[in-house]
Amino acid sequence: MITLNACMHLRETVVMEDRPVSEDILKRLREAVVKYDVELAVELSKEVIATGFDPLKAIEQGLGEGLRVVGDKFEAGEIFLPMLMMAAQAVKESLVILEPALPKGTSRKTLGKVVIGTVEGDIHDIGKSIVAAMLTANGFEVYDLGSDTPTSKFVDRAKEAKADIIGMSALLTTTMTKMAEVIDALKKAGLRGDVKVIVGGAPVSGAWAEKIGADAYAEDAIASVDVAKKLLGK
Ligand code: B1M
Repeated sequence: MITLNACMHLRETVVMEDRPVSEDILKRLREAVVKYDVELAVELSKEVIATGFDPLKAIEQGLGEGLRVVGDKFEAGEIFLPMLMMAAQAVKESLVILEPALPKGTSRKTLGKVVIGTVEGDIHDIGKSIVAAMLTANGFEVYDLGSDTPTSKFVDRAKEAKADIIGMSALLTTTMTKMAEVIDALKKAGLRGDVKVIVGGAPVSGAWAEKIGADAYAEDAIASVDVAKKLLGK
């Protein structure tokens, strides 16, 4: 009897014989984002699922890379904000399809509670949402506060949820300082001893994490799972 899994394998192999599916699909995903083609990005994301291709790779090396190209063009003044927004929309709609297929951890027990959000003044939420999805998929209980999160909301939610970790994301150099503000507010609320702080986002670094007194910096969504586990001794 051929199982569904076997069928998927068979299909992937056949497709791979026709053309190198991995490189091809990543390239096509990148191009769809670079051309702000929402419909094509969604179609290709469905293809990723149908061929059993790694969804995380599709997100990071396909969609994410495309966004980086778009960001560089924006910075160079080659494209304008509406195009940047369309490219982001292509990624967001694709994530709806790809995120549920992210690999799940084996543990059914909650590894810890994480309150996560993008800091105040910053509306970038794509990277933060991928980190939240990876943490959830790997056994953490995640409270996602969204983007443009006021400092007081991080503190209040951490208190209510008895969070083990606060995760903060920032994509703008001008909003990174809000991370330090949240850490100060946690200290003032007497919570700093109970909660670990992880920071991340394109302009953030290990040196920045150290400077503001965070417990850790995570470079990407996969690293955030390892870092969170390590901080909680799991
Ligand atoms: Co904006 N934007 N944007 N933007 N945008 C950047 C960040 C920019 C670098 C573009 C550029 O000029 N090259 C630039 C910032 C410059 C700077 O500060 N140095 C910029 C700017 C200037 C702006 C506006 C000010 C533009 C304007 O209005 N004139 C404006 C800001 C508004 C605001 O926030 N107040 C703005 C708006 C937007 C859009 C709305 C159009 C859209 C966001 C849509 C959305 O998120 N819902 C957008 C986008 C899409 C980008 C770029 C192109 C892509 C960001 C992204 O989603 N990357 C970006 C250029 C770039 O990054 N190269 C840019 C993909 C994502 C998967 O990666 O977010 O890095 P990333 O997340 C990674 C890691 O960083 C890490 O893991 C993720 C997955 O691997 N990570 C964490 C992230 N958070 C983490 C948390 C962790 C751990 C790891 O622990 C808690």
